[in-house]
Amino acid sequence: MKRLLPMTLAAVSLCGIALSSPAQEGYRPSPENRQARAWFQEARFGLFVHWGVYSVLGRGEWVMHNERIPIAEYEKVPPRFDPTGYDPAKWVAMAKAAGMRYITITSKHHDGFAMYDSKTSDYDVVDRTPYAKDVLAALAEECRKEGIRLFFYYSQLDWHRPDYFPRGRTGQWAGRPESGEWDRYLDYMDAQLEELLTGYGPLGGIWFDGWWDRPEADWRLGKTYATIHRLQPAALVGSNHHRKPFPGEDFQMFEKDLPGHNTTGWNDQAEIGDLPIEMCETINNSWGYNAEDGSHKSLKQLVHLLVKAAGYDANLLLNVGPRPDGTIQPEHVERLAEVGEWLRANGESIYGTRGGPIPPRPWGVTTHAGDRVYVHVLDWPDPVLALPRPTRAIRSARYLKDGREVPLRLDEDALLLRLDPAAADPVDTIVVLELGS
Ligand code: JFZ
Repeated sequence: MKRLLPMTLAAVSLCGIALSSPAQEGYRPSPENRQARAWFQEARFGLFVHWGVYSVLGRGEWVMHNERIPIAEYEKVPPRFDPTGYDPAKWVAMAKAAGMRYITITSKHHDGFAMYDSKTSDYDVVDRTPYAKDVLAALAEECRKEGIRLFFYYSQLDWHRPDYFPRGRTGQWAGRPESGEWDRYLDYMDAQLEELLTGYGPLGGIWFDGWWDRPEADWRLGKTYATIHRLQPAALVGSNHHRKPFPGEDFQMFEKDLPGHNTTGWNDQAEIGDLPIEMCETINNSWGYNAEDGSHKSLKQLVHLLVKAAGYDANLLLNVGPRPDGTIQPEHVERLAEVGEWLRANGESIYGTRGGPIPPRPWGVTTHAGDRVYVHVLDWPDPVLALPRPTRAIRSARYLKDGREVPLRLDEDALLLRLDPAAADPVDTIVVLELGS
């Protein structure tokens, strides 16, 4: 039967070529979904986990593609995966102590290897590794116990299935035949997603990645997204396609860039939509475990990421890449503990806040909740800080740290805060403005 084109297409374009990506047209989020979005926006901070058999090689999650490892060779890696030190209770405790409210973990990355007990294929952690246990099930149980919401990352791009054909920008060194059934691949993907949405309790959502490998393809997003929303109406759907959100998506993500920025070069078409936003980043420079990567960010850099994300009204999803034995490298555990300590003192300026009212500035950002505006001074060498004059009266201006008053003056069009150099915090000097009527 000939497939009919949907009436409306979310038109997208790549290098000036008009492309169309039909998604879930006419989608209206359910009340449960709206509630979940509100929760998500308040949460502000989550843990991203990139974990797969690639951790055995210790050169990141792209190793199969980057080093042109054919499938026959790559299939020798799972028999070496035996994470005897994997303890989901430790991971979840670490995330909670860091002040994180949710975890997003790779259920299947581009290498196509499922980190759960998939029934649609035996290319998974239970059937192909000596460990032989469902990694995701154990984490899901611990998250449920500890009140942490769990999202599954799922790579639509697949370097292992022959049916992922025609191939896209990547995965051409895997040694697959020059033929395959695209629709059958999508059936396989939908079946795996159904497993994930029915076998692991209520999920926070699905974090898609890999659409960008074949932007011209018909991914049947409408069907896939509708299935997810039917199976779990509260589960949030997002995709790392670096475009304006498609119909059927519930949050928007920005990879390694603040919303609207493009330092990476791949966010040039990432127009900001009107959904909750999440920005993901790495602690060092790798997603999957990379033994060579020692470029760990400092506490100050990590707090600045979190604070800036909040100032842009976005969550921060901060990544760790666990080692092949299931433990997380001590540099990252320590850093996350420090972020948690910072949040215990300053969390009211992050959790449950929204970005603004003053748009991000070179010196820092603002967040607000109720009658309070939090001025985050991240980099300001001078004592007097000029802000646009708020339309509402100002009851007080105080340092969040010790409640000391910050002398202020109102001009016709400016609010001038006189900061005490002695009160400057090397990470973030937070001034709380209490607004009146
Ligand atoms: C993607 C993955 O490829 C990566 O392994 C990791 O999971 C990250 C969170 O997401 O990264 C991308 C995706 C697309 C582009 C660049 C990096 N792109 O289109 O240039």
